[in-house]
Amino acid sequence: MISLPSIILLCFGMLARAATVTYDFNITWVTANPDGVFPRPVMGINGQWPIPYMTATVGDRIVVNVLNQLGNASTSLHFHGLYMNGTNDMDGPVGVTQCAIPPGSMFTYNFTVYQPGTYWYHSHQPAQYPDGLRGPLIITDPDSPYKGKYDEEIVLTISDWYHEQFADMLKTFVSVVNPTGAEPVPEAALFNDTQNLTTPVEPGKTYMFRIINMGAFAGQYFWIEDHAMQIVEVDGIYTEEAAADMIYITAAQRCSVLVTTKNDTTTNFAYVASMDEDLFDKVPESLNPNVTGWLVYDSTANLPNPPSSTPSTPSTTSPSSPQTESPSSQTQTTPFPSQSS
Ligand SMILES: *[C@@H]1O[C@H](CO)[C@@H](O)[C@H](O)[C@H]1NC(C)=O
Ligand SMILES: *[C@@H]1O[C@H](CO)[C@@H](O)[C@H](O)[C@H]1NC(C)=O
Ligand SMILES: *[C@@H]1O[C@H](CO)[C@@H](O)[C@H](O)[C@H]1NC(C)=O
Ligand SMILES: *[C@@H]1O[C@H](CO)[C@@H](O)[C@H](O)[C@H]1NC(C)=O
Ligand SMILES: *[C@@H]1O[C@H](CO)[C@@H](O)[C@H](O)[C@H]1NC(C)=O
Ligand SMILES: *[C@@H]1O[C@H](CO)[C@@H](O)[C@H](O)[C@H]1NC(C)=O
Ligand SMILES: *[C@@H]1O[C@H](CO)[C@@H](O)[C@H](O)[C@H]1NC(C)=O
Ligand SMILES: *[C@@H]1O[C@H](CO)[C@@H](O)[C@H](O)[C@H]1NC(C)=O
Ligand SMILES: [Cu+2]
Repeated sequence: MISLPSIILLCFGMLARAATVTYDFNITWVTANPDGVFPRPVMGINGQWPIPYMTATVGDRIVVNVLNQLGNASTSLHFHGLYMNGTNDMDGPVGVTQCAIPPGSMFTYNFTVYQPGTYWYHSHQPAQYPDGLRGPLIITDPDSPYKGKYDEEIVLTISDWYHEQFADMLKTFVSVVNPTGAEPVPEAALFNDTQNLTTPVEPGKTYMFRIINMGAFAGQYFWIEDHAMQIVEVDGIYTEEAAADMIYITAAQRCSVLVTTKNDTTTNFAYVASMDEDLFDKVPESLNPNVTGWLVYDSTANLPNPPSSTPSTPSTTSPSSPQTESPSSQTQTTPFPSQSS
């Protein structure tokens, strides 16, 4: 039987490792132009947009002091993917576990993180986060089974982007004039809340990309030209390594992949996310579903356009493909079928 003093020692041992990570978030409107078409108001934090990344180590307590200075909107924050076991009142959905935080008010979120992995946080006031109040939440794990298998971590967010504010779009989306419930169609896709992102990499290194789809609706195909990916985590759950040339990542999903860079440093390589247009009722002529970024081996070399074909055979991007790759039908060990096989 375990003695009382040893339980106390055990507790102290855990306490010694656990820290409290405190964030002071002043939420206000700021102006941003992520797709380069025109600037618009977005919901920022501490005058910044994209909003800050949250990070903590598993076992830490997170305290977020939220001050709503939007002036004309209530808000809340939800920490997507965390079970909030024992702290249900910290979960964030307005009208479910808390009242909205009215303009001018403060609310403190206070919870312990028990789950390692890739998460995100976002407003949980209805139809609000696509206006920008969404960002990564990374829970690092000193005991990760993939520890030592990669040199660096790189967070990469993918999202759809809309020119109109969601409060305005909601009026036609949830309305008698839209009996089929057709969702708004995005105007653009973004990487890291921008486009044409350049990511410096070093040769012969292994990177873990923590990929987060923090979009509103659009599922996204993601691939890196001529670089294989090894999936190691899906939605905060470690997987067995699974090879993929392309992944399909739905809104709110996360996927971590290991990518080993080439030894040759003369060429840069595009990486692409492409919105799944089968999800859109009407695809406007002008829509470019793709967003491109580059693994930059040599900053003086050019940034080649991605080829016009995907790395997989056309059949893998057939309309049925998102269904067969949907989270519900995936096993944890092979979250996405390898597109190369
Ligand atoms: C919050 O941000 C707004 C806009 O930048 C600023 O006017 C206000 O002073 C800030 N409040 C606090 C408490 O930092
Ligand atoms: C990214 O590059 C494309 C192609 O050159 C361009 O059309 C687009 O405006 C760029 N996006 C931004 C945000 O600058
Ligand atoms: C709230 O304020 C923002 C920033 O000024 C503005 O763009 C937006 O239209 C306003 N929203 C409502 C619902 O009035
Ligand atoms: C929630 O917490 C309780 C009490 O600590 C524990 O027994 C249970 O396994 C936890 N559930 C999950 C899903 O972590
Ligand atoms: C967070 O919750 C813990 C446990 O209930 C409590 O001890 C601590 O004082 C709280 N921190 C804040 C800033 O409210
Ligand atoms: C995305 O932005 C974050 C924060 O600035 C940065 O750490 C990360 O490297 C960027 N990701 C890529 C793929 O460039
Ligand atoms: C890169 O170089 C290392 C060390 O020489 C070697 O082990 C590795 O196989 C090379 N990688 C590729 C893709 O050629
Ligand atoms: C988007 O990417 C796909 C796959 O590479 C390509 O076939 C398509 O032409 C691209 N669309 C645009 C508008 O560039
Ligand atoms: Cu969520």
